[in-house]
Amino acid sequence: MKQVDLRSDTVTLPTQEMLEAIVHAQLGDDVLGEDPTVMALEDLAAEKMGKESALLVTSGTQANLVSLMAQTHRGEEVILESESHIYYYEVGGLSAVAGLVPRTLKGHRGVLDPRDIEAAIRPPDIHQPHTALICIENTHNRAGGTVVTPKQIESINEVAKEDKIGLYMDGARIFNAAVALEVDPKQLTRHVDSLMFCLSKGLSAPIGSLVVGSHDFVERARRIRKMLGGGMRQAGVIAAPGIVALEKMVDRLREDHDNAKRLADGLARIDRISIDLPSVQTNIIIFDVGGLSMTGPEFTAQLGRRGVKALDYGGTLVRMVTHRGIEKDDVDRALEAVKQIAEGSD
Ligand code: TLP
Repeated sequence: MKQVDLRSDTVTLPTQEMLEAIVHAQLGDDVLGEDPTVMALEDLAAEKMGKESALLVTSGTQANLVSLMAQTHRGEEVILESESHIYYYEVGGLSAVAGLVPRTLKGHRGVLDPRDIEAAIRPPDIHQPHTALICIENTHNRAGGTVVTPKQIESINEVAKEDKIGLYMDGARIFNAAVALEVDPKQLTRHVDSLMFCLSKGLSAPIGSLVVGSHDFVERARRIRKMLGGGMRQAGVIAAPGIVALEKMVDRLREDHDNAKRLADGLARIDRISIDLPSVQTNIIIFDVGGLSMTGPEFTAQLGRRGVKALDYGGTLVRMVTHRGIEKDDVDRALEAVKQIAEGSD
């Protein structure tokens, strides 16, 4: 029986076209600036995001770390949403490696209120750390794949710029946001100084993320990537499928969003499953199984025995993510499995 793997869009496998692109990629030593395929991907990424320059890095986590380090000094403070990926899921790298102090603010469906940011920015005071950077996440993972709109980003940037503070976007799933909002990604990047996005989530490439921004920022990021051991040699084997991802895989994200909607609507109809439907805006669905008197791990273990994989998201929360490997039938199978568990828990 086929497993329905809803743990993450990171489980997507490369397409045949991506694998063929790897075989035919022109390669060189990228640390020496000589891999034509990496350069082509970086140019394409910068162009799609409307920025001067881009840098291929190994992962989303490395992209965030390198980007933060390229825009801050040790001991400075960064403002982030309290459940942002950088704060929640990156092994504390912002403090352990970058030496930064996180200042977390609660957002509404993952979106920070500019007034809260304004109030959190440190005044010039000898006792206090300097606020160096504001980070937003689009889409916001733990809020359930919620989008931050161009208008919201603009308002946050207005506050940032009053105090000459940089605005950075963890845009791991920026294309999901752009597709859901029906805007060009450039609308989402216009008001940020820098960002990263991932190739290896819904876009299905096997490896890689891009750090994007001004020439100066990217050159600082390049040195830091090297320091962190992320300088790669014939990285064209990673870049080649990345180019296919950017050129061919963006529009189909709509299918993932449609499937997520179908899944969320179905879950909402199951007794004692609680779900905030307005937060299901892209391909991530978070729901609460507390009403079944079960914890997330108990629930996902039961689902697993029925051939459906989901992620325990802490406490009684469970996460499901739709992606290229998930069809309508798989959604229906997952819903059937959840129904059976809910009925069995009476
Ligand atoms: N997120 C993963 C897990 O870490 C939870 C997932 O399955 O969703 N920013 C955001 C918003 C992310 O969701 C992720 C990955 C990253 C950064 C880190 O990317 P990687 O996994 O490439 O280091």
